[in-house]
Amino acid sequence: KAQSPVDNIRLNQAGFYPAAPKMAVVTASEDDRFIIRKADGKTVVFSGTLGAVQRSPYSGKESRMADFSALRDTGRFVLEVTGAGRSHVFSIRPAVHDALAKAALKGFYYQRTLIPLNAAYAGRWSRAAGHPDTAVLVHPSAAGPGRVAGAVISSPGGWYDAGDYNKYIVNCGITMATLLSLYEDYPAYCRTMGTNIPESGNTLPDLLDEILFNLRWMLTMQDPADGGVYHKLTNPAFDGMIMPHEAVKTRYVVQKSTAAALDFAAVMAQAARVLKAFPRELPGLPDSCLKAAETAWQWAQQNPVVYYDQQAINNRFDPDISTGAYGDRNVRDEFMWAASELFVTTQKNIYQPDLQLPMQLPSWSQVSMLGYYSLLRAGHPLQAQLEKWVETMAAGVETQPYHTVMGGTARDFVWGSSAVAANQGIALLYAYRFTGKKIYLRHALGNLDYLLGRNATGYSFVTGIGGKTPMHLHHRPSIADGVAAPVPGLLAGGPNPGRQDGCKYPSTAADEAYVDDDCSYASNEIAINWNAPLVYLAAAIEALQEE
Ligand code: 9MR
Repeated sequence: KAQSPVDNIRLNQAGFYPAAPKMAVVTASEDDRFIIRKADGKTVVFSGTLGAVQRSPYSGKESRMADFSALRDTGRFVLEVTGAGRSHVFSIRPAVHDALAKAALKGFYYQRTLIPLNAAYAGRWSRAAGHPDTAVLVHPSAAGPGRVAGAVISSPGGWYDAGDYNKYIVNCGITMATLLSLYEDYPAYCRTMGTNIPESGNTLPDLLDEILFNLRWMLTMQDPADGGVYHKLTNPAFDGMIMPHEAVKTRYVVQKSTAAALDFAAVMAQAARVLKAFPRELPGLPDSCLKAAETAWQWAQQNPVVYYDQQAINNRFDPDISTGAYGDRNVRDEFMWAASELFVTTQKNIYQPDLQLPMQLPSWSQVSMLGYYSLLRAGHPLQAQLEKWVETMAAGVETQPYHTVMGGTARDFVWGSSAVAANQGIALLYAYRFTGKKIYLRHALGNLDYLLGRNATGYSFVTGIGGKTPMHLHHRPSIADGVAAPVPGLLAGGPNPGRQDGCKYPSTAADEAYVDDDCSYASNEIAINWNAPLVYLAAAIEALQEE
């Protein structure tokens, strides 16, 4: 299918701050000039010359940059190039990403298990409650001294992980850390983030109420008999494309794992420190979190190599489990992260973290950087190491056709590549904060531009934000609810040349291997560990605009 002219101009479809850089990538043109008009009239407010032709290292396609950073007028505009067409309508104004930050946080509310999503909060996407999880079976792989196989436990609450309806402790690790860190790093802005959720009337910031909804579930995943933490709470197999309340199959807690214990310990240690600021609203909770963290840590000390291996579980036990594995066979970074959080919270020397680990982009399975972020925040002198790492990440950004740190190497385009872009943005923001160098803030904003449309697909990957956004997410409620528009504020996985779902993609090039089809769980699913860094990036960038 021929691309519509609007696809030839790729830019942040939400818009730009008046004083910030503004760029669009033009992929076809008969002209060297571009103009910018007011969206609601003919007035031309800016004209400029396109940059030199550049070539995508992945698809070989040519493009040219339109830089209109000098335009500082506020309003709604379009960019036009002869032979290419006109862009999506975009805004230039202060606080241009405030709506995005709030929508992305609200995305977590839409992922809630247990409660009905009432129209007062959920609008068109209101739905019945799903998955009470008050009678969950202990899978034989999870049996222990305190709980026999088949025992019934209650483990309610928390968010659905992604487009599926299961709850996974490991993936809650990085997700919760990212949201808790946002609050630790930018508390004043976070207090302004109202998301219209059932708890909005209480005295806690909505961000913390949302975090608590999942934190309280996580606490139920610890076996009080030994401090170990179940790896996940799941159906044996993925559900069909049905609404949450229709998905009523038996659920299990499955095997304790070292990674789950350590990710849990890290989250609980960080939560203990954050929630201490609210003794009136949350009496006792920080102490419970810290105790949970320390007992999970002790379990991991005694069980340091219990990896989650679904095949091995299925060889020994019934029923077979075929849902997400989040298996990780290297937990050195999980030890380092949990130690870091426990160390920062308690100051106890027994938790001295291993600072030999290299700095690496965080993901659900690579969490040492989460420890480094907390150590940096607590004043540990790691700035030089951080800057060196971020410099490597940003090398060559000017020669990259889209001028984004994202896409600097083919390795960026993994399953959930949108989260790579967002997590690079967060790293750049820490570098900005600890060096004061504005170039890092600009690069972070460049990665947000990538997510909202300045990329080789021409999509804004956030539902409901921009002129061309995913309409056919691999997300069960969005598919089954009968509402044409998908649930808003959710971040699609993004280009993934691995294409593990076997769906038909328009391109196999690394930066283009994305398809807006609900078949595509490898490029068009959503997940809490992808939305969380989007919330962080959008909110932090908003907070920093005010400085
Ligand atoms: O995000 C996960 C990705 O890194 C893995 O390669 C992939 C396959 O194991 O699984 C992804 O996580 C999925 C999880 O297993 C189940 N819920 C949906 C998640 C997002 O696709």
